[in-house]
Amino acid sequence: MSLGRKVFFVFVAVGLLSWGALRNGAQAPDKKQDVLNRLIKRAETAAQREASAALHAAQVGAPGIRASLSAPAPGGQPNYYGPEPNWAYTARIRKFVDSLPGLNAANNLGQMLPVAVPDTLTFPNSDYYEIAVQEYTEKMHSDLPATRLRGYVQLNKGTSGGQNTVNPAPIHYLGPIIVAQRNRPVRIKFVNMLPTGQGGNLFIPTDTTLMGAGMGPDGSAYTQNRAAIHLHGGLTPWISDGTPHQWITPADEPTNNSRGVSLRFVPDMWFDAGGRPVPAGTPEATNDPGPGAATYYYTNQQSARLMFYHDHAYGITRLNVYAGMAAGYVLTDPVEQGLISSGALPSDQIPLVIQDKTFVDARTIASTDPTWNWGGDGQLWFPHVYMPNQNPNDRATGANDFGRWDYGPWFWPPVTTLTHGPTLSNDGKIIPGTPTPSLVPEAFMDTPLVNGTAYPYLTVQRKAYRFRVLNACNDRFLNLGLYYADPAYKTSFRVDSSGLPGFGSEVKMVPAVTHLNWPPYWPTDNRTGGVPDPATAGPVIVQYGTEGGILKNPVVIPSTPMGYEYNRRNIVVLNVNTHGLLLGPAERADIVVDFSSVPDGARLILYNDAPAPIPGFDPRLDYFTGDPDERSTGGPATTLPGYGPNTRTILQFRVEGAAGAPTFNQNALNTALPAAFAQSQDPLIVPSGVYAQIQDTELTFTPAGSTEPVTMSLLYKAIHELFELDYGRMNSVLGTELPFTDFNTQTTIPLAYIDPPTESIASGETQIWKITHNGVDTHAIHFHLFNVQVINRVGWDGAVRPPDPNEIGWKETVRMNPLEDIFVAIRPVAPSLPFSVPDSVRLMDPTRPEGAVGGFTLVDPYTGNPVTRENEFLNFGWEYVWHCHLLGHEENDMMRPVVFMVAPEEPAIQGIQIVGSQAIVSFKPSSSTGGAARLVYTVTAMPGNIKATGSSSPITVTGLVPGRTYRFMVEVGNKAGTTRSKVVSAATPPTPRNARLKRSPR
Ligand SMILES: [Cu+2]
Repeated sequence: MSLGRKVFFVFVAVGLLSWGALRNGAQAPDKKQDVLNRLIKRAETAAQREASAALHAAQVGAPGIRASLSAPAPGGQPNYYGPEPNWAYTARIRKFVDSLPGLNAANNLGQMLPVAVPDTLTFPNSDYYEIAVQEYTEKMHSDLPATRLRGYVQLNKGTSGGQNTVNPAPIHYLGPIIVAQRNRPVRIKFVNMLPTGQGGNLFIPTDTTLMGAGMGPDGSAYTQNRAAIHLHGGLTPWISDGTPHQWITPADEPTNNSRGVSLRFVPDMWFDAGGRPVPAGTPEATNDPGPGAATYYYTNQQSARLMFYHDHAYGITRLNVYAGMAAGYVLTDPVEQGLISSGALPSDQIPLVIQDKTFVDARTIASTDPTWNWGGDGQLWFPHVYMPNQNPNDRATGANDFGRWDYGPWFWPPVTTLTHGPTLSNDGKIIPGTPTPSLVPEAFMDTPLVNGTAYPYLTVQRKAYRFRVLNACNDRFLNLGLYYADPAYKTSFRVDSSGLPGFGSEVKMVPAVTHLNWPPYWPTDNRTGGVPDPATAGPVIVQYGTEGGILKNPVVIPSTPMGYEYNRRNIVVLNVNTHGLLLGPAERADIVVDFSSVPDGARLILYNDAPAPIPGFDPRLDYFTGDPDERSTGGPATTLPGYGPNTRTILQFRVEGAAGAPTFNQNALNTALPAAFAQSQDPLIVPSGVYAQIQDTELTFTPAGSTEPVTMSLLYKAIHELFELDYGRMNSVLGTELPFTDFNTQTTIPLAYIDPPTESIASGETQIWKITHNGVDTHAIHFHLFNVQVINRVGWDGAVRPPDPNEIGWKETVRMNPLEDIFVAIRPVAPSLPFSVPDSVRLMDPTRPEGAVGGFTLVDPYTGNPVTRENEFLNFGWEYVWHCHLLGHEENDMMRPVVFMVAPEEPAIQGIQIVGSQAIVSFKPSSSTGGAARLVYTVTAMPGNIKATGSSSPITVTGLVPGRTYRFMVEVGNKAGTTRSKVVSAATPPTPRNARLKRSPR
């Protein structure tokens, strides 16, 4: 046992208080105890689950035989301990029978990614789109019926030849993709055309106990057809950011809550009474595009990158996005185009948007998920029963063989103050008091889609391609690599060119044991199902960009199975330590794959073996060919070759054609990319190789372009995993870490989204955040508005881990791992705008009336002292958020506001009235205080430097000398900076002769 380990166990001896106590104003909890409990508990429940399953089988017979007295029925009370898993499995569907939908190119099912066509006439120097959200159905696989979806569609005609004549494409899953040019704004009128009334309810389970999805401040319900567009990765003024309180309902929805409290309209887009855009100055025009509509202004002032736009409506984001409300947004710039025209990057560009879904199988749903009360065969399935890992009814094991998540009241130490605690089932068992349907912490599905098609294939020529990869799964991580398909697996439903059974659906797996010729990073842990044969590894992935734009240097990523830390002396034991192209939800990778050396006719599989969750791996969520039959613990039956469900085999490449295309020139990219980075990307804040250590309270470094070192204090943030106080479900939150944390005061302060903001930053300011991770899950943390530089990670044992090579650049979604702190540097800068933007002033909790108490964290986030809180209006400046992009986490409070402070706008002088020796200076007051309580304006008259101050227009300057010309200037400042008006001159009148005589007795 190492010293670090000993220290760790000393920590564990310290007592622990729950978040409940914390919320009541007591001391903060002992995080190490909590984490260790969870690590142990997860490990135990996996083993205990097996034992419990065996016992269960002996007691009640084979799975599927109902032991309960009351048979669950659709919409009814589920059995929380089996025999039903309350889970669903997609029917056996064939893999790689449908082609990949392309940009404006339909596959055999008619699916495609339509590219929106801009109207370039209506708003000068802008691309204008009218985008609606609608319900529709689309067939996503040959073996599935059409699936009901929600998605975006362009409504307006695009411009061609100086006229708006191009009809928009019909609605398609993941469409329409918007292609934007750097520094050319995109303007959007968004129209919510979802069904209304009862028909407007979501067609997947919707937990209305969740904040934002239930009751509004007047006691009436928020509807389930609310929608907001967030441009993920956008450098967007907050009024257009599409954050949780900026949703709209359809125009004719009967509701008291038709607009989120933070909905604002773009100030220079004008509409007539019919919602049609009209020029500025049109009589009776307003910025309001009408009921059921919103407007957005996207600056596109950042460098080239793949972004996407998706729903962000409060309380239903995870469901709306799962139902299809997401689409690509490709921003390009001259630097990227230069890389292509010079040949450093291939010109062919193919998006690969990867998601996981489960489709209802009508033949099995009643037996595996009898309380399912939503769509029928081929429709989207979503988990809705909170299956606890614990079973206090089972005195022999205490464990639930069908469990999936820990439950607060049955954990140690227990959450004892729940609003809705454990209750009794009608057959007398103690069961969780969780609602029906219930949110669950994560929704891991069984069927991968690429560009909307399940298990597609893509025919490629023997040359290099650019792929724009986006992990758009709700919660699932992906670890991607390429392998030649195993010719041993022939499938009867596919024939090759010679008329024989085809091959190409499977990766050749071999036992994961030590092998002389294997790469050193190849797993030898004897894992179930083996590992891909390294001899079948396909072309390497060359990554040149992330969600933050191009990387500083290209990174070669060979196919690499997931590897885990097995050193039991390492505090992050069982975390992921080696991987291929690892992408958390919302992470992107711009990559090159060169097929020029792949033989004609070869089949390659895009393979994923990321665990779910990561790193805590529940084998029931890992679907692969020949996987064990896990029905006795609520898991799937064995997956057959050639068929789903299978989360490992994502996409099949069919390589064909003549050789002879020039090989991808890696050296050219190696040379060109650093220059392109310097040209188009903001310089990194902290030089490479400067790392922070676990005990550091500040970081010293020499910024780019400077020779003087600077020392910056670290700002302490935290990730904490605990339990809700209402229903006792696991939830992860963000928070702060007390600066005086030591062995005796171990204090992560977990904060809810409704708690007052703790993150604020001025435009142009640099901050370094130390985010302490007090939990067991890897989270993908997303920052609105700004990108971050990953400085390094560090284990709680002090082991420094530099950023991955493909993290050296800018990121806006970052993996944060258990028992590892991460240091990130940020320097957000406000975009330049053609209009002024007010602050966000709103109630802390818009779902309750002003003055409401309860629900807030009653601890000062900087001192740990008890505080009282009530629902009040706060100034959030330019309001953004940072949050986990595992949508189940985000939705249950893993989100915090960010107050972005912008220097006041120019207080332009509008008039100067001279009265005797006084000047009354009127000016345009700033619409934003930048988070300051009140702005103070200063008027200066020169010469003489005569000053006057005030908080509003006009301000009177006194003591001017008659007969002089003065230059007047107004200035106003806040934390983000000082802004001065243009100088305006005005003359005081000459003093009348007699007055002068009176004053001049000589
Ligand atoms: Cu998370």
